[in-house]
Amino acid sequence: MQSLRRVPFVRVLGREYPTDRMTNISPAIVGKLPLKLHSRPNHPLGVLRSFIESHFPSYSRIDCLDSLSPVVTPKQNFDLLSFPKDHPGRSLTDSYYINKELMLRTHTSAHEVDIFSCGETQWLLTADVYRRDEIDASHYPVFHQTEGARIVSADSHGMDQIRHDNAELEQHLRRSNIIIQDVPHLSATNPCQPHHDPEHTKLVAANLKLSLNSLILGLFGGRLNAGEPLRVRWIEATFPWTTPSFEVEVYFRGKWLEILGCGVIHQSTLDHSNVPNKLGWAFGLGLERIAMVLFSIPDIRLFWSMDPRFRSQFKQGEITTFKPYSKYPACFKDISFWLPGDTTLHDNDFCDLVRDVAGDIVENVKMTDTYTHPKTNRKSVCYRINYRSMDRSLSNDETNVLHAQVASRLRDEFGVEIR
Ligand code: FA5
Ligand code: MG
Repeated sequence: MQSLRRVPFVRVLGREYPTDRMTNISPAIVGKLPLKLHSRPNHPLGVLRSFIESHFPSYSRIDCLDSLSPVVTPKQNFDLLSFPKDHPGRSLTDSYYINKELMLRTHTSAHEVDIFSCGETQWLLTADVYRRDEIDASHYPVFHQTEGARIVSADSHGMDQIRHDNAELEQHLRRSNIIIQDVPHLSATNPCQPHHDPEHTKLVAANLKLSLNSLILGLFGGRLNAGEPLRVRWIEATFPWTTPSFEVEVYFRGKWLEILGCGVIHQSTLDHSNVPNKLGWAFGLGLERIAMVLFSIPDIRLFWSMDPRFRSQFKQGEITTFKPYSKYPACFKDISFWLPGDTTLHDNDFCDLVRDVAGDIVENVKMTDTYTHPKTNRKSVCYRINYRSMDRSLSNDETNVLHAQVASRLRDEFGVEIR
């Protein structure tokens, strides 16, 4: 954010980094980096992570490689995964940059090449990821992903291994109450990679689907009404470093929920990892979305709450239903302002500023109006900020102070004129 761009150095996880014109990381985000919710045993994210890990007992858990800091290079996050140079994910409005050379990872895939390069062939990594985003009950600029991957040798030996595992997984799933809406392993729009044998790719894609269907069954299967089948839907997708690629949705409590992306890893990514003779798959799964559904957690900010009424409800090894406690009253405040002539203010810039001032006290932010003056062509916008603490009652005075800070920082950092 602007305020940090103006200081010469920013301190992140105990290290100092020089800032430059790319710096857009905010103090609110810097404060989240040490928290590691996914490593807390009695936190719903920790409970879910352990559940996933116990489903893949023979996979390495990657959690202490030195190179796995959330501070990564754009090369790790994008280039080694073949993201095009003009991919929107690279932009300052979507990602947090410390400076032009370093950023916060936007997904756990940023470490695929590091991990394969260490010789790991089947592994799981759970970590915090960072994306600039709007503010509401299901969006937060920090969330958590579990990445999983498996590679085998791209020869008859590797394929025999896969065939054997597929037969076992198929048998397990055949006995279960699951309805899978599938798509073909390969299609004209989701093709085999040029140098791969289509039969091998199909075996690997089948192994990917079977492994994930079985995980999803483990996570959701026992939590449906008696007799109700689990419904899972596979959809064709695109990711720059996998082909074919898929997304998976689960039908739970009346809604389709997108929970993960996955695919057969590109040859170029395996070449970058010095394992050119392997073939395999990777997936990346969003923990908050799944945890919100499994534990009935209604607001994504609750994961960050220190309130013992939240924290004391969860225990390692148990997926339990969250019992909501009474909500404190909300306080809506509007702010309208004129933008200076040539400036644009991205929604994410506004949300980051509000979050920096008010932290988790902001429940959501909505743009409620825009207006262009017919004579001067000046543009005015109005946002409505909903302030509400999850942990205590806010006084009107306290909210007014926060709101005044939002106004004054908007003036200082974006040159707006408050109406
Ligand atoms: C990825 O991040 C890819 N790295 C996934 C992947 C890994 C593909 C390996 C291929 C191979 P995506 O941006 O769709 O993809 O995010 C993956 C999952 O993270 C989503 O399915 C969703 O469950 C979760 N997710 C994405 N954005 C958010 C968000 N803003 N808030 C909460 N969860 C999110
Ligand atoms: Mg997606």
